[in-house]
Amino acid sequence: MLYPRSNDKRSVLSLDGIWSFCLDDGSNGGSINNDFISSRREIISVPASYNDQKDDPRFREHYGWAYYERHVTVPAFFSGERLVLRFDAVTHNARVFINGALAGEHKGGFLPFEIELEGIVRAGEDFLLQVAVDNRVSHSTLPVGNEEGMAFFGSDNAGVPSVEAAKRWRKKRNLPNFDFFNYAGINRSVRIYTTPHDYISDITVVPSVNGTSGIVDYTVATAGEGEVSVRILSREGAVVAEGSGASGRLEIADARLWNPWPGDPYLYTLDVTFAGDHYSQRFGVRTVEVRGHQFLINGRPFYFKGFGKHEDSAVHGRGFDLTYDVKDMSLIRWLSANSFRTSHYPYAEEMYDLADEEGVVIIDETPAVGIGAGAAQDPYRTFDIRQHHEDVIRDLIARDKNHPSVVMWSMANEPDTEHFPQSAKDYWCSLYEYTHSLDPQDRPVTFVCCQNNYEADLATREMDVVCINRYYGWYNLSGDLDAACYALSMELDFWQKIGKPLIMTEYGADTLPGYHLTSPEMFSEEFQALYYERINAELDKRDFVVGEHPWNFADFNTIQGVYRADGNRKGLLTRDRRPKLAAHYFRKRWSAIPDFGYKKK
Ligand code: BDP
Repeated sequence: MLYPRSNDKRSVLSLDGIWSFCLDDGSNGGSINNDFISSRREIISVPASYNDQKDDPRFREHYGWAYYERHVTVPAFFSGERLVLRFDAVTHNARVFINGALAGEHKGGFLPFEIELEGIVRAGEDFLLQVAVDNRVSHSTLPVGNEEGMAFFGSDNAGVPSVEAAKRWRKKRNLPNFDFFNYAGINRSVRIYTTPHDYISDITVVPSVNGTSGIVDYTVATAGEGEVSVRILSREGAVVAEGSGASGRLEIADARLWNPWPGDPYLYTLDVTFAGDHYSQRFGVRTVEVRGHQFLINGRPFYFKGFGKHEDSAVHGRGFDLTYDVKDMSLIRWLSANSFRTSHYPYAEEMYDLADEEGVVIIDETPAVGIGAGAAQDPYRTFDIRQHHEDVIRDLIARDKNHPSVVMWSMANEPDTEHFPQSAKDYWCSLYEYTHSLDPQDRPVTFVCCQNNYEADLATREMDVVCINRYYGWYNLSGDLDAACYALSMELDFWQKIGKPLIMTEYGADTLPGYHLTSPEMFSEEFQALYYERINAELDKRDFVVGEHPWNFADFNTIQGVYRADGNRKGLLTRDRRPKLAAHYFRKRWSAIPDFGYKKK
């Protein structure tokens, strides 16, 4: 799917700004009731989550549908063009109404969807745009929500009679099976864009390297009549290769490869024309491969230094915020990091563009977090999730396939792999094959494994890279770093025998900024720094460990509960991006660790 860009043949109209908004009270079920909406209308900013824009607790606690609306005038000079309405992300489910009629629906809160406006809207005219948004999570959504009555993250005191009785008085609410606040709404930008009626619908670029040449296999999907012409432009704008036809192979002599920063993240552009249409697709020439214990980028063994992140900031919630994205890129460099995982959902497309540009490596994750965790029955047989999971993987790859920064797909975070090991293996191995079959660049595929009985788990070992989240010293063996290191070391002995590269995709300790101790105990800045020093020493002893991603880049908001005071505090940085002691520790450590060749064998 192409990102909407304006150029000599295409225009983009932003619909971001102030919209009207109201929360449902459960009576409208996602259908438009104009009397209901007009009697409750409030202002709301788009893009952003609605939850923290208002100070009435109903917004934060809302469960169910909410309604957005605005009037749109389509410029008269769009006349004669194809018009497309594009939502970058509406969380979690959306129904779009134009002049009161349903024009489109979408399931899933983190990927874009489009609605063709042909025959619905005309250039030069005004229309009413209304969007119904549902924030409910369940066993058939990604991320997963629990059904009432099950254990969940903000845990109730199960089994106490008066607590069970009190639950009957409780109003309906989301019970997320994940540890980040269930921010909802029109979280990313909304636009109308134009193309000619004969148009370029998709571009796929598959780079490879032959000696000093870059080989570029391309495919251009089109609608209508016309001839495809392609040129490859250098970053400086020179034509370095050209050709014609809807697919083909081009060669760039003496190609400059895309390498992670502080190497050279060099980008080329595939400039495509078709009939009266034109689109420029950036790409990088780089290769990715798992060989033995190593993760190779451009044939050299890469070491992942970075974190799991979140799209999370005060007031905006999970709303798109380009300024925070730029700041985070700056902090990634400040820390001498080179990578991050889009935990636990696909991020805004602009972030991947920044990563391409800045030379930051991405592990691109679907929103499949919490599949089966805590389930009494086999989740792989009882939850209706497989089809949606496939749809999300397909759409994620369609969106992100051309980014050189994306080097691996993560199908999920922390599914249950321990209690129903054979079912889990069947599910994850078949989804692994499916993911590989869809990616034109055939990048490595994995999912991120929960702290569990790793001997019982049959699925994690089948992935291209073993990715583990481990909290020895925090949730287990709390505060005892000697025992934590011993337990981790035992576990690493196990994985070493599997013969695959391993990334520690999460490890961490909640830390209150400003809480200092001479004797490092849990929650202090000294404990967090010491915890990382000790665990990293274990990782350093193992050549098959090819990456360290502390959890998390920054503190983030989550559901209230006994484990969380003002959110999850495991950030190296505070939520407003100030460094804790551990950030300074990693900055020093990572500036001494090269991107390539850190592990010797
Ligand atoms: C891991 C989850 C992550 C949580 C983290 C934690 O993958 O989403 O935020 O634990 O507890 O299990 O901090």
